[in-house]
Amino acid sequence: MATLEALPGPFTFDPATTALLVIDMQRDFMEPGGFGETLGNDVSQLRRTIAPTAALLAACRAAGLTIIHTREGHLPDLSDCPPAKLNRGDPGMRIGAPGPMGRILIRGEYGHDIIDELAPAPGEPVVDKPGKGAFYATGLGELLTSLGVRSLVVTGVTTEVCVHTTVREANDRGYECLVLSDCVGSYFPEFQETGLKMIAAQGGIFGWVADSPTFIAALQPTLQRT
Ligand code: TIU
Repeated sequence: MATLEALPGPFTFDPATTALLVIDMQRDFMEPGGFGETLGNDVSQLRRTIAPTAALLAACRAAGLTIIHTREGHLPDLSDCPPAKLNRGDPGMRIGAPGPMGRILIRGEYGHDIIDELAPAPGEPVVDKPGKGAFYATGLGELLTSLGVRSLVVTGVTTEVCVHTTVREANDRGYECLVLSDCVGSYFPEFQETGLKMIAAQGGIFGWVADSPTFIAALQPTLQRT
């Protein structure tokens, strides 16, 4: 077992039953011309998450931690995209419309894939999801059960949308969730701050919050034993 200082208090985890969940680090959210920008966002706000997440991935790979990536996106025929999600904003820039990185938020397009800096390593599962939460309409729950995972270390974008939705889903399913503050990002600085506070408030109403160097330091004894 390993323990680290977090908010609202110490987070204890067994690396053997813990998975790193990297949420939606896709070009569509991280780079100009993708879904995030079509929604009117300044995508540069998310760039600061890349270097710490790359370091985190390296440490987790060295420790032998289970690593799972997710991608938000839809089938080319949009049959998995409800009208409530599709019919928003300018029709020329909606999900499925052509953009500089391919059709916006469509599986198989260049923009839908994970950024080069954080590319999944061979063997690391990539869960494709049609919603904001990673458990909705995916095999993630079954995958975690089959791997014996009990705790999740969660990173990715965006803090108040897909990270929050997934952490809330995971909390309701009985997982203990640690969110790493420097490895999650929002287009809105105020949502980043408040989103993190919301997780750890009320005694950790749906999780714990720490930064990635603190988590990596807690993994080090594991690394030395192996
Ligand atoms: N718009 C926004 O902040 N986020 C999303 O639409 N998806 C994810 O957070 N991945």
